[in-house]
Parts: sequence; C-alpha cells; structure tokens
Amino acid sequence: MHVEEGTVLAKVCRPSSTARHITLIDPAKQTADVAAQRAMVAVECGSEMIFVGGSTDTPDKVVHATCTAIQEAFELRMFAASQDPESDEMDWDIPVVLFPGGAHALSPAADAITFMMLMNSTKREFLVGEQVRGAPYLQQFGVEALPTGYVVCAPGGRVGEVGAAELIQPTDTELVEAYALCAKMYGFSLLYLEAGSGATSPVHPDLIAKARSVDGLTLLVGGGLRSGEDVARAVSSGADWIVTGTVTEDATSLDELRTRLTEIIKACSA
Ligand code: 1GP
Repeated sequence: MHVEEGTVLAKVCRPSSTARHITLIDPAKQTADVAAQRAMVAVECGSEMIFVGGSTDTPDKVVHATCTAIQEAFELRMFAASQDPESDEMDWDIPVVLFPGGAHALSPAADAITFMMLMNSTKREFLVGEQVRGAPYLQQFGVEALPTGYVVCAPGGRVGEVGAAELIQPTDTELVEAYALCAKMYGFSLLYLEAGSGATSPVHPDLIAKARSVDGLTLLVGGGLRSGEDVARAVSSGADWIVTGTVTEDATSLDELRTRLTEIIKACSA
C-alpha cells in the first residue's frame, strides 16, 4: 500500500530499530484534565502515540473533551519546547489516535483513528457495520484512517465478549497466520493482536511470532502487558508497537505512572 509522507500512517509504519510504545487512555476512566496530565507523563517517559478509547459506551462528548485536552496540553508543551534551546519541540509532535469501540466514540480533535475490522468477530457490526456508520463522519472531519486488522486472542476480556470474537487460542498459530495474510490481502497496514484490556495473560508469544512471519504489516500487541518482562517477551517475538492501558489507569499518582511507564518503555528497546 502506498503510504503518503507526513501522515500518521507514515509515522506508525516507518521502520524502527526498536519497538515503540502507545499509551491507551480510556476517556471513561478519568477527567479530561487528568487524561492530559497522564498523556504528558507518558510522552515524557517515551510513549510515541496516544490512543483514546476503549470502553464500549462512552459518549462522543467525553471522547472529544479528552482528545481536545490532550491536544491542547501537547501544543503548549510544543510551544514551550520551541522557546527552549535545550528542548526539541518535535518531542511533542505526538499523534492522538482514536481507538474506538464503535461509531459513537469519535472526535474531530483526533489526528487519526485505528479504522478496524474486528476480523474474528461473528457479528456484522464489528466486521463492517460500525465502520460504515463512522466513515462519512471521518471523511467530513478529516480524521485519518489507519487501516487495521484487529484480532482478539485468548483470554479476550470484555472486547472478546462484546465483540463476539472467536478467540484465537495460544496453539492456533496457523490460524493467526491466516488472519495476518488475510489482513495483508485486504490492504490493511496494521495488525493488532489484542488479549483484552486488563487480561490476566497477554497474547501468547507464539501467536505474535507467527503473525510477524507475514511481512508488510506493522504489528501492534496489547492487553495484559504489565511489566518490563511481559513487554520484552512480546517485543522479542516481533511486536512493532506495544499498547498499554491498565498500568496507566491503575496508577495512583503521576509519579507511580512515571515509574511504571519507564520500566515498560525501557523494555521496548531492550
Ligand atoms: C486494550 O490492548 C489494550 O485494548 C491495553 O490493554 O489495559 O491490559 O494494558 P491493557
């Protein structure tokens, strides 16, 4: 697929010698101001993208307030960095990307959206229905679509249930390879292997490695990754991007968040 320079997609898919990190912020879990503070800490720790989304029934107003607060915070930091010879303003050029549960959770303040097909869903609405509802809105507001094959693996959590997914089990390596090939044949640029937010165990390394064996896809892995060890395992199996959400939500202070994310992001480049 041709990837236009300067787009979020180009940033996401550019080759990188190390894995990179995405902080997922669920707008339902804190105020917009706290979300912005958390996003700033995440970027200071080395997170290179912010996903906004997660819960299934968050109204678009809440999603929009969160995206706006994060964008405004980043703009201020970018301006401050531009006035400081010691800082690089481009450190704050961080995409804010919707990670929606459906066509209701959208915002024109986002730079892009993971435009996902939940490939192993048994429900039309998650294969193409929500996408058809959302596409005209995204077109109208110029939110860039990142074509993403989304595959839910065991244990799957709430997204597995709500999305009526036929979960990929740890031994289903041929099946995950078939999904990866299918994603590539559809022309998707991204493949996201998801174990479910707060999963008791992350995506099995064998599944990551098998999906990795299909070239031409940028591989995102998330769900249940809590420690540097978890992350190192996913990275050595072939993840290009690591997504974490719960470690941010659970942190009782910004200092604790900083400690947690520092460990996780360090493991991305180990
Ligand atoms: C959920 O993969 C993400 O979609 C993040 O999962 O909350 O378990 O980090 P966690």
